Amino acid sequence: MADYRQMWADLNMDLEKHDVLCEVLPEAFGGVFLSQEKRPEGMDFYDFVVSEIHGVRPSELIEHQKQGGKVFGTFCVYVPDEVVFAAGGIAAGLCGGSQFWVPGGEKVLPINTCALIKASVGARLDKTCPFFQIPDMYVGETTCDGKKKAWEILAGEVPFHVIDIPQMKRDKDIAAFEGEIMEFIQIVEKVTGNKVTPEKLGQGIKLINEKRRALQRLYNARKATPVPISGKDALLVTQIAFYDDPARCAQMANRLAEELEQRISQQEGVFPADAVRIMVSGTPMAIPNWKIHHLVETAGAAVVVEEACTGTRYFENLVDESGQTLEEQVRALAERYMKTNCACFTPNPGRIDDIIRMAKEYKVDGIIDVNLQFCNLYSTESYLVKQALAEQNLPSIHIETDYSEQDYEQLRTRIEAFLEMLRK
Ligand code: BJ8
Repeated sequence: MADYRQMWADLNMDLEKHDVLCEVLPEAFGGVFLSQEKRPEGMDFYDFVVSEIHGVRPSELIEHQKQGGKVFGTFCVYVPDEVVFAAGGIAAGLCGGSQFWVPGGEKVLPINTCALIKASVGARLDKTCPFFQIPDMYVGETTCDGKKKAWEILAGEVPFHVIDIPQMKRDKDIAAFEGEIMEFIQIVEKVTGNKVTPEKLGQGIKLINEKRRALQRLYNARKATPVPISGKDALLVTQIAFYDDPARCAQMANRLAEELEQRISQQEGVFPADAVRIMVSGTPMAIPNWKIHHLVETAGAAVVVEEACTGTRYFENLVDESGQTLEEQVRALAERYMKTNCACFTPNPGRIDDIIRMAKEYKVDGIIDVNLQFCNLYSTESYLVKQALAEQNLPSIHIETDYSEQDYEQLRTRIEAFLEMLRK
């Protein structure tokens, strides 16, 4: 990695503690990713991004700030990035996916809080992640109780705006979300000093839709047999998409998808054609959380799709681009975002329909429903998911885990037993 120490010092980071993270990450990444065989060449960009993970994108964000631009740190796929880019700002996803940050979060949060929240709070309070140091504003949402209360702690650190996400999907809820987006526009205009005009918002909508189309194309390639890319690599692409420049993200994902399409035409895969195909569903897997994918794929099966926010929930459904006025565009945004099926909604049959539909589209043999320990939403919903999958004769297992390595061997045994059952 190039030398970014001065930049990190300027960001008021705890350099000593951060060094510990910088030491372990390359080895962890090498063992999990670079050891894979037949990787697509297009993964070279993503390997580079990881090798410079706390350097290259943070320095771009800082450069943007030096030019007078603003950076918004976000935590959820319900935050409409389109608005931020329309105002000349940059939105960057912030979710923490490493156990390294968890103890820092546990200093201030109840132990029975999910690892994603603990890691996000810990990364900021411990000052060990440049992405958490850079933003001019954090944008949170009211999806789960753990997040809602964590925002109050983080608001003591960074200016904070909370978007109220409805808990149901009736017409009046979608209308309420429209109101939230309108308010968000005003906040973003105030922070950036730039007006969000219909023309600018139209451009923002197109920009983010292009990113979604590229990721959709990439995931489409994963429907092929043999599968042309590992689940780990595809997950990495989605994880990086959260904070990369959206235009570059689309360009790189399209480049990779093109290579995969060529592989498909030559029947080339990273796993044998008869490899067991797995869907991972459930809570998001923020970078560098690759635990379940690594366990599945080192056992010889392929993860072919993620029904998660670090998966299909991030990019399915486009925003209608035909709106001419701000009101029409905001309506289109609200309608698109309210199609996303997070377990924070009640009832939430759309998520179960998605899982069943995708199980067919991606020809999966079994589903691993993964829940971050202490996430009540997904954990409770897993009961209905399991029931619906059994009715469809789709084999599944439910896993509760966190970011630590403690349950690794136990999970390996369970996953291998599940795969063995699918192979019979
Ligand atoms: S849209 S999944 S990104 S809220 S795992 S913090 S829900 S206790 S992350 Fe999420 Fe938005 Fe929903 Fe997606 Fe709470 Fe559960 Fe933790 Fe979670």
